[in-house]
Amino acid sequence: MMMGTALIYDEQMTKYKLLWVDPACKVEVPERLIVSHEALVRNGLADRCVSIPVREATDAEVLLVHSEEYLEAVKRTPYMSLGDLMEFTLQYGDVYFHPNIYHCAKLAIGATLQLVDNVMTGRVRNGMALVRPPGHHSQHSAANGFCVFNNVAIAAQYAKQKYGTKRVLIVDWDVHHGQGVQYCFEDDPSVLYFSWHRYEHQNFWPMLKESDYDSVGKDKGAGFNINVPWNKVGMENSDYLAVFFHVLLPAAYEFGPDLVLVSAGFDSAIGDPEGKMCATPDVFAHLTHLLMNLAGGKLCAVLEGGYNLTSLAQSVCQTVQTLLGDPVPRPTELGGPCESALESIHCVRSAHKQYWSCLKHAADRPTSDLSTKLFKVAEQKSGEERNGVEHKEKENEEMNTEAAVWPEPPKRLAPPVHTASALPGGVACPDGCKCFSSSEDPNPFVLGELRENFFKESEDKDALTTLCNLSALLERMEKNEIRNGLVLVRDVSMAMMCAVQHAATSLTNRVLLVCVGDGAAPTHITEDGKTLLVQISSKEPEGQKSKYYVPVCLRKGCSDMAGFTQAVLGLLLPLGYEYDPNLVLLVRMPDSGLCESVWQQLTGLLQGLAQGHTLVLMQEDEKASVGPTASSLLGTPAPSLGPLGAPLPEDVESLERLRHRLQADWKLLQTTAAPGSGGSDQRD
Ligand code: Q9C
Ligand code: ZN
Repeated sequence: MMMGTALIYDEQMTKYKLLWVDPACKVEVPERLIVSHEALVRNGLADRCVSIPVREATDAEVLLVHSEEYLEAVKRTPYMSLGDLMEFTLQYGDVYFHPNIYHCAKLAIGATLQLVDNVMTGRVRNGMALVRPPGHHSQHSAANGFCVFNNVAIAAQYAKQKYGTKRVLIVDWDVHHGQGVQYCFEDDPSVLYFSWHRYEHQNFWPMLKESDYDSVGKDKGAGFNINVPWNKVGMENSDYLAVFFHVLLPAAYEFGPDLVLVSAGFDSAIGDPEGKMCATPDVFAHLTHLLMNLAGGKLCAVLEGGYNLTSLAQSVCQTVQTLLGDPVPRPTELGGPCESALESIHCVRSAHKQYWSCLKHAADRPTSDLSTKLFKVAEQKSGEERNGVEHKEKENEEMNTEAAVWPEPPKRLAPPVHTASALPGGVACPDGCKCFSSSEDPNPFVLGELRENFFKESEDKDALTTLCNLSALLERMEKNEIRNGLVLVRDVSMAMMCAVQHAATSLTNRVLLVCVGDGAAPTHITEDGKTLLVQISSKEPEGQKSKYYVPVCLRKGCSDMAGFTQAVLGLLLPLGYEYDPNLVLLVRMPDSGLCESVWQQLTGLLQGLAQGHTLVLMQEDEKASVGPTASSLLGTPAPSLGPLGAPLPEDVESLERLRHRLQADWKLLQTTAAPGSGGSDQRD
């Protein structure tokens, strides 16, 4: 039932290194792999993974992406003298060769393909391959940027060929643009390539104009290449998450991949000398988690860059621990995205609006921005000409990067009980759940309170017992003895009130209350900020609107998959992340019209909040949903929704309007830079 996480690593891939002096290549060292693996072992993560041996790729596999001439040339490198190797290296950019690198490059592909095989055949659910050399810069006939063969591009072709995979999503969160991957799939609509990268208006390596947001793919592949250029260094967790919420995830869900490959470079993390970004290692837990419910959970992460050994090892651990299903840490340091990030997000969304229904109503780029793009290049240049000034700043940045300090990510302890359920008589407790009953310790005080609040007139013994169970379950969740739970009740509205009141009188200081479907929600409880209520329904909201009451109205309620998914990704998740609750209360109203797979997606995605503390409330008669819901709470990936159609235009529009209205209060909902700011930035 519980499928494992693969870890593919072989020490052999540490057996090559730079043999001469080259400042551009000095950061790519064997220790990168050693420290990453050691950290996985030290944290007990390696042991929990399914260890899979590497193998050498065959020529045919290399040729899935590369030319015969290039392969033959690389084949000769093991026999070259140092002088010959140096000369061979010179024809390529920012890469080095070593007598053993060809062997390692074949192992790196082989490791990646082993991972794909094990995931595609269902032997494991997901996994990570720790490889050297990396791959995403290498091209049809060229090595580049420490890369010899394009591991991930080969993996995508391999999956299509061997398993008939129809749609592959490649998420490249390395801080450099994987131009090799882009070139490979530019005109291929079956591979959606997403990359964010340090760009600085084309002033950062590899300094290509085709790394900008307006390279969207060609011919049939138009729209299937998504570039997010970072035009400033110092991007933080909220910048990364905003791009996921407002660019990548909507497109990825619309695309509906049957396999997700991650070009997992960690030079996008804090402390990295190449990236100079400020996202902390725990952000990779969230990035990973947010991708884990796509493609039925089939996710293969493959190491690319990452040159600060501390930050790299921590980030690798965060990624693997998330793949294993441990509770995701609370998101840290979430302000809003910075102006420069918003400018990039705005540009990408606008460049892609003609290709993706989810972006159809994205704001157009002001025409003045077209000239901003050119102007910025000029600006940067003139900065360099003011001799010395720019240079000094660069030196300072360098020092700051090396001095960067950040707390070690906290331990992620899984509670002894993963999922508890309190179900009415006659409903079997699903496999893997702990059947919860508080009868052992009835708390007379709680009992009295409940009776007072909910049963003044009548005396319904069954209902009272259920509410007692509910309270006891919440208490155990607060103590971190139970991660999440599922309760079936006769009256969801009453149970919801009871749970909210319980939380309000306990240590829990923030509850995210998500109501799905029509039915009265307790809008009055949102005054004090201790509850954020998001209701997705077909009813026009009535009553007050406040920062903490967000009614999302969809024309056909929850029955339109595409519209609902968009509301979850672009609205609910960013709100939830910024609010950072310590409990998520997920309530399914009767007759919500929501289909099971979408519900499972929602349940799965919400596990990224409150360290996985989600309590699900459903109506007693929804017995058929108990199994699927429990399975999602237990960490089983939701089934793929497949490619999504277009949401109703009026829904997309109303969601955009709502996002607009809430932006002043919730920065993570922003997708455009403040008008008139001219892209100025607080991090300059
Ligand atoms: N300081 C990977 O991360 N050198 N490759 C840039 C600017 C090339 C990075 C020089 C960086 C290649 C896989
Ligand atoms: Zn990189």
